[in-house]
Amino acid sequence: MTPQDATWWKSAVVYQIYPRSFADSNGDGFGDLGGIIERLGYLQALGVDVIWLSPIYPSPQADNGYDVSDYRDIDPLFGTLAEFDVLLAEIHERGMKLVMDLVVNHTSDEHPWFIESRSSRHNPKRDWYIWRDSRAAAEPNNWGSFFSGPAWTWDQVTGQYYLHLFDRKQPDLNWENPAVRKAMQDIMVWWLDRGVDGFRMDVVNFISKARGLPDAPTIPGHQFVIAVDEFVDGPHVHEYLAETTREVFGSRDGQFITVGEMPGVTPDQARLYTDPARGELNMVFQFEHVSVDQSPANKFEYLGLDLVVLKESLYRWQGALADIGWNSLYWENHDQPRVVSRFGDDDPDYWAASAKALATILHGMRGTPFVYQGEELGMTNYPFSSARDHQDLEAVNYYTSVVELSGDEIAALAGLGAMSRDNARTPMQWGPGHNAGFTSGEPWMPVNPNHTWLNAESQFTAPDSVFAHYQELIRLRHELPILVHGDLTPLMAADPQIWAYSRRAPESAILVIANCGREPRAVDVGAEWIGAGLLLGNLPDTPGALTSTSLQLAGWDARIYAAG
Ligand code: TEU
Repeated sequence: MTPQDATWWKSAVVYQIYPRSFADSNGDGFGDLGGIIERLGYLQALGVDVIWLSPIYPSPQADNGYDVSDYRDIDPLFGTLAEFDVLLAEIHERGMKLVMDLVVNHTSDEHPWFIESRSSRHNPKRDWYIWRDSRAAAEPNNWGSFFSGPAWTWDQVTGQYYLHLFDRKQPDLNWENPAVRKAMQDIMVWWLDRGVDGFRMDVVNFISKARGLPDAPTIPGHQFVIAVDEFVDGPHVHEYLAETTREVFGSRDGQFITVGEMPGVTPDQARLYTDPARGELNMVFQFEHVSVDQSPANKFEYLGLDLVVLKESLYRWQGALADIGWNSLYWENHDQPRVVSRFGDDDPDYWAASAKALATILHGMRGTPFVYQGEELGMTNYPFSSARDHQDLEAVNYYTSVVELSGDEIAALAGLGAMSRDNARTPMQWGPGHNAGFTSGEPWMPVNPNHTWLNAESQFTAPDSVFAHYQELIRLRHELPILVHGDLTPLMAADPQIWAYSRRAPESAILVIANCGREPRAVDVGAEWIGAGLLLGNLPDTPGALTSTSLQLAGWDARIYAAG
C-alpha cells in the first residue's frame, strides 16, 4: 500500500523534535534518544499523532546532522540503534508514529561514498556526485551556496570542483545516476524494515539540476547567485520521486507518510508533487508564507510583517490544493524563528494570547499541522547580543560575509536576531530551574532566560496555557471532520489586522476569526453566524454564543465558532 492509499495523515498532527535541543538524559549538554523516551508522555498528552525527528544519523555535525556520514546508524551523540529501537517501540506502544528526516540531496564529505568519489576521477563512485572542470580558472558556474560563498569547492587531488548547494562539507549527490537513486531507496527500505512510518525528505525538490548546469541570471554586486531557477523543481524531479515511492512503498502494506521539504516550490508544482494519482509525496513544506517578511535577496534583511500579504500567501496555497493534493501547515521548524516573536507579540502582556491566536489561525485551516518543539509553549526568539551567541553555520557565515564586505556588524546582528535559525535551536524549556530542565550538564546552546516563567512545567496542567490551547486545537482536529475536509473561504481578506475565514461542509460551518493586533476591534460577521456556538477561545470570558453579527474582539482575541 503506497502512502497515497491511506489518508490517515490528513487528520493527523505531527510534532517535530530537534533532538540536539529537546532533552538530555546523560548530562553531556546535548539532547538524545534517552531524553526523548523520557518525554513521550508529554507528547502523548499534547495529543500529537506523529513524531518527526531531525537527523540522528552519524554526522560530523557541520550542519547539525544535515550532513550525514552513515545513513544506517545512530550518531553516538544521540545514542545507539538499540536505543532507537526502544524509542520506536515506545512510540508505537503509545499509538504514535515515527518519521525519519532523510537528507537525500547531499551527504557529508566524510561519507564513504564521497571519500571514494573524490579519491580518483576513475573511481566507480565518481559519478555519484557532481564534479566539473574549472571554467577560466574559476568555478564551473556562478551558483552560490545557501550558506554564503560559491556552491563549488576545488578538490586538489583530482583537479576538479564539486557542487554543494549548502556547505562545502555537504556535497550534492548526482540523482541522474540510477545507482544513487537505488542507494537512497535501499536506505529508505532499511528504515521501513526497522519499523519507521515515513520520511521527511530534505530539500528533495533540489535533486534534479538543470541540464548543463547553466549560469544563474547575474545580480549586480554578487559574484555568486543562489540559482533557484536552475535546481528547484528540476527536469526529472517528479520522475525520481515517483520511482522512489514505487520502489520503496509499492509493495508494502502499512500506513505511511511522506513529506518533501521544498524551498521555492510553487503551488502549481505542489499540485503535481501531492496529487495522489501521481504517487510522489503526501505533502510538501512550501516556503512562501515564511518568506513574506524577508528581502528576496537576503533572508536576514527583515522587512516587517504585512498581515494582508501573509494571509494572501496562505490562502493562495489553500486554494491551489483545495481539490488536488494536500497542504502541510506550519509556522515553525528548526530553520525558522519563533512565530510568536515573528508574527505575534512576545511582549509579556500579549505573548500568550498572540501565541494561541496564531495557533488557532493555522490549525483551523485545511492541511496537516506540524508543531515544532516548544511552539506549543509559545517559546520566543532568543535575546542574542553578540556574534559569539550564534552557532549555526548559516548565521556565522552570513555574519562573517557582511562584516568583511561592509563592516556593518550592527546590521548583521540585527538580521540574525530576527531571522537566525539559532532562535529555534535553544534548549526546550521544560521547567523554571537550572538549564530549564534540559540538561544537568553544560547546554550546547544557551537556554533562553525567560525559561523561569515560560516552561512546560508551568503550562502542562494550566487550563489557560498555550500548551492547553494546542491540546484543544489537536483534539478538535481529531473530532471534527469539517476541520480536515471542509472547504475554506477567506473573509475580510483585505483587513490589515483581522484574520478570518470559514470552513464549510454540507451540514455544518465553522468560523475562525482572530484579531492580530493589540487594538480592540469591532467586526461584523454575516447573519448566518448568529447562534453559532463557541468551540474555542483564547481569552477569559469569551462569549459562548454569537447573539449578534457584531463581534467585539479584544487585542489578540481568537475564536472558533460552529454554526449549524
Ligand atoms: O533546509 C533547506 C532550506 O530551506 C534552507 O534554505 C535553509 O532553511 C536555510 O535557512 C537557508 O536559508 C534544509 C534543512 O531544514 C536545513 O536545516 C539544512 O541546513 C539544509 O536543508 C541543508 O541540509
